[in-house]
Amino acid sequence: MKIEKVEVLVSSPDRNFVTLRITTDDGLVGLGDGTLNGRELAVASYLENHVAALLIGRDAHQIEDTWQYLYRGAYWRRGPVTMAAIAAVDVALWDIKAKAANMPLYQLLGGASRTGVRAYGHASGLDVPELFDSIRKHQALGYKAIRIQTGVPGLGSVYGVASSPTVGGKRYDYEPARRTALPVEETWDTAAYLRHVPTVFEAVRNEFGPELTLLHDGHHRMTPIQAAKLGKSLEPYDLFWLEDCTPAENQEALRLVRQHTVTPLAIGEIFNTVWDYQTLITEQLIDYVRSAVTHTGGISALKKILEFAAQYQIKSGIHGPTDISPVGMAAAMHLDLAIHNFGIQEYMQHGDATNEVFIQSFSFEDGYLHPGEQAGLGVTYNDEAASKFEYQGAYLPVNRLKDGTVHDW
Ligand code: GCO
Ligand code: MG
Repeated sequence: MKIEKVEVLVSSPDRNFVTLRITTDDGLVGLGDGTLNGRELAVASYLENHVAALLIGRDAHQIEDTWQYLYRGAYWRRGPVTMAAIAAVDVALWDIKAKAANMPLYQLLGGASRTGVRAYGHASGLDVPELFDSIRKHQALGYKAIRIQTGVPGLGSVYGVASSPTVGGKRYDYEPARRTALPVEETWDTAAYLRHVPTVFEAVRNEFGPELTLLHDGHHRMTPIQAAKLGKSLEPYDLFWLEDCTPAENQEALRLVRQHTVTPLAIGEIFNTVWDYQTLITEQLIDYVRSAVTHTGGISALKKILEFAAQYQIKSGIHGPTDISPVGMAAAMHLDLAIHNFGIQEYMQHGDATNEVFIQSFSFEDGYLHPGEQAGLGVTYNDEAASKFEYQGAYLPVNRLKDGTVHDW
């Protein structure tokens, strides 16, 4: 089964997506997601100019060999652009292999280890009443696990909550890569945040009781000692996890956080290989691996990271905001269903335009996702719909402290 055609598809239904479509000489088609939010065209160019020609004529069944060929063959290893490009190829080949076997992909990954994949959604509000409203809406959709992000008094737009309406009058429906010529700038104050967040969690627990699973994302903004303080102050509210509490390029930083708090820690959405996790996993400094299939070299590589993590009782929490395309989400769901050390899956729902371009077979019922029983990933790409949505440059925001210093966003 030889690879005959490789197409890099860039479209922008609700936001920009980079999709790789591989066709074999016997007519099987596989899709892979290579979307890197705010830097999409770098991956599209990497695939188009440096990968596509290398794939033509290769045996589509040789997934591991192709992965190693692209990773080692480039000489320049790792990095988000390279690993997103490799992920797109890897997932497209898994899609093809599963279609050739006439099975849903999870069957090839070992078969189902559970009946459904527990998912969490994103609730947010500028203030507590607005947040409660958002939590109730998520509960009405079936979510049993909900991430809580809140505005901070004295600050405007912050990560997770926009200060003003965005798309169609609705606040922060999609991750905030804005279609502006320059990135939007936000203002940040960690001390104000650390004072405010525990009061919000107290209010949420009082209103919604002890059983609702709650999560929170610190989005890389704290130093280790600040993160330790937050983890400690959130202990009474029994979080499922505190995510990305520090930037974590320095893995040793998490030792300090861990010494001070029993709030579970999740990290990794900006990591791209197992080497970013080495210390974190072997020293059991985290509880959940947050990588996306799309940014970590695909199913082949993320499965290995998760198997390594499993030996240290660390579970999965695969990244799934709307900047992961439905192809990347489907790949995550097949993996979630198959692995033993599944934790939870992030699931922000895509908009109507995205769902028109990516026709999907997965379901979300009563808080649980299931990838469906179609052969392969279960996603097809609608070229006609995609042609209505041309690429538009978009940037993630830049974050500054009140005195103008650039901070982590
Ligand atoms: C999450 C992430 C996202 C990122 C986004 C950037 O936990 O879902 O933090 O919200 O900000 O993926 O493109
Ligand atoms: Mg995050």
